[in-house]
Amino acid sequence: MSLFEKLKRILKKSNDSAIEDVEEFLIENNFGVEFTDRFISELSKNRRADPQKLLENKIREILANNDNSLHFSHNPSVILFVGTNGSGKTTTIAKVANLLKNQGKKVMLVAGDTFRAAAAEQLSKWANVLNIPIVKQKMGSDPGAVVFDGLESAVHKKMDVVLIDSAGRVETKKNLLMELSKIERIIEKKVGHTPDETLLIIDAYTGQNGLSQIEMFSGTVKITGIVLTKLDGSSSGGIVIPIVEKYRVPIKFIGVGENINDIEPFDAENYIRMLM
Ligand SMILES: Nc1nc2c(ncn2[C@@H]2O[C@H](COP(=O)(O)OP(=O)(O)O)[C@@H](O)[C@H]2O)c(=O)[nH]1
Ligand SMILES: [Mg+2]
Repeated sequence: MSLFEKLKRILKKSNDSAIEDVEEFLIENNFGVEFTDRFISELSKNRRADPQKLLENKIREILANNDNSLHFSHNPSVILFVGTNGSGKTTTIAKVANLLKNQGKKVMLVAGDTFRAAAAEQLSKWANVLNIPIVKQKMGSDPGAVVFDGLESAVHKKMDVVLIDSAGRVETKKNLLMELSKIERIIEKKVGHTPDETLLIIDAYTGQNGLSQIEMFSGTVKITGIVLTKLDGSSSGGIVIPIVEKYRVPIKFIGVGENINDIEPFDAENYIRMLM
């Protein structure tokens, strides 16, 4: 049953407890307290309005200014991918690399997750499939050094865009954040500018935890956009609302599966359709 179907079912009860149930429902589905409060107060004032239309319009208002395009203007441009383990960083890099390659861009991958043995292999596999260059080193090497080498090679080979993978877990959260801040500094030193985009990858299933991830990462690196993955599953996707409304970070893409083409630019109307 879709989100709106559930909502309609609750609203059919048409008594005062229905309003409370809607409130609980939106909170449970991660729409956030601010949004829920506003929606509920409008709904209470306007009992004859079509609740679905009302909800759709509230969502539309919030997403109106979401800028889903990637901005890059350097030679090479750099996109850094950050996020917790398993959120979908490596898979998303492959998907974005494919999109950019299909736009005629020369794309290079850099295996900046040197913490897990499988990480560089996984990225190499994608580089092979896409037939694009990759720079990597053996597990345990300094990610800063891999990034340095990668950018050197990218400049030499006149690449258009460099996509940098990073670890989602090192020994401690503090080390992870220090590592990312070092990677950011190395990028700036090597190519003369901070990353054109730093994308935080969030698994839609993590719910409220996704918001803590925004807070944690943006305390250290400048997050310019979010990719929300695994929206092909049963996640309600309500988390989109607080991400855009409260944290004011644009959602660039959504991940809708494990394959290379399972990515879509985030679009408000498609999102509303998905909820329905
Ligand atoms: N269903 C689904 N699975 C995904 C999506 N994105 C990534 N995955 C899967 O999630 C798992 C972790 O992805 P991975 O890219 O290795 O995450 P990383 O640890 O952040 O690099 C893999 O099994 C991916 O195939 C998505 O949009 N939908
Ligand atoms: Mg990975």
